[in-house]
Amino acid sequence: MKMLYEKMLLCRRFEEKAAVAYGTGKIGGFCHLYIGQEAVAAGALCMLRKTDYAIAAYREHAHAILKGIDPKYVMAELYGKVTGSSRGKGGSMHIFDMDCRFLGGHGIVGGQIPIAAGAGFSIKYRKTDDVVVCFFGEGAIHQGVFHESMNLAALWHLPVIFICENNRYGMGTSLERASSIYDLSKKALAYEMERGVVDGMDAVNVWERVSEAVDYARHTKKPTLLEARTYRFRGHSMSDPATYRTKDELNEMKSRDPISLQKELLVAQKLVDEAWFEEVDKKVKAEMEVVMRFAEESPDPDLAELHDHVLVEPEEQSQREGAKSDG
Ligand SMILES: Cc1ncc(C[n+]2csc(CCOP(=O)(O)OP(=O)(O)O)c2C)c(N)n1
Repeated sequence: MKMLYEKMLLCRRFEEKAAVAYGTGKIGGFCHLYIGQEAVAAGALCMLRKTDYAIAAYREHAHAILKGIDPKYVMAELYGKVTGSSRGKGGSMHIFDMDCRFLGGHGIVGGQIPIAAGAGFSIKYRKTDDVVVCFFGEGAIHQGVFHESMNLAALWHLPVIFICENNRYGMGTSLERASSIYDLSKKALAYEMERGVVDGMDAVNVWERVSEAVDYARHTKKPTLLEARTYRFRGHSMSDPATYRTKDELNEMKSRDPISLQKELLVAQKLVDEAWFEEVDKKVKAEMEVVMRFAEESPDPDLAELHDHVLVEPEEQSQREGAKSDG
């Protein structure tokens, strides 16, 4: 429980720093902040093994960090530096790290969902008991690939946990204007798949329900669709003033800030005292100083490598496969 608080705080401070760096022109391109939704990634990723896979959309800084990529490599990627997790070529929307089994960072809405099904197929084919956790927004649920992937995952028994992060808006379009149903987990019924709804502002609730789905996937190889009801406190991207929603709505949701809720829980259960929160605050601040210094001081990629690392080179692929069969 303490760990969930620390992880969420790290992601929040990371993105606050990213927002400032974006405002001063140090980060370019698109940048979508996850502030307000941290309980979903923290609750869903903390029980995974290193060998499990995670994949997400373009609002993925927290997912990448919580799947194990060092925050300094994520920030360097946002800065477009060669030390970034995608060597500065991906930017905010395309964080990737095969060693951490974080499969991206996808800008095409819903594009990651069939890839997650494919990763699930590969796990089954290789006869391991790893799982895939796939995150997407409620906007992606109306894409054809969502339904194609649900069908194959249920039909072929693929160990994938599909997590729909319903933050109520796809850019400026509310769920009510885009969906004929409110309970999105019901989409699983069409495929006779396990399903559930979780409070996406409550990291413990997410952790409990996702843990069940992960165990179920490991033991039966079957998928689950979970809907996490959450909210983003900032606009869709850095250029969105979010005028399509009221201040009252925003304030109401901010009163359920996942980090404050976790703090209240820790205090109510007398698990920590005020000194502990101060300690964590200091620790996260110190880590962020290291992260920002690393991103600022890292070099830009050399123009000569513009065409490198875009596709996996055949030698690199065979080296990976050799390393796997060696051990
Ligand atoms: C296939 C496709 N269609 C449209 C877009 C433009 N677009 C980018 S983000 C977005 C909204 C998606 O909302 P949601 O899936 O709910 O995710 P959220 O931004 O709320 O995290 C749209 C329509 C896109 N990137 N890809």
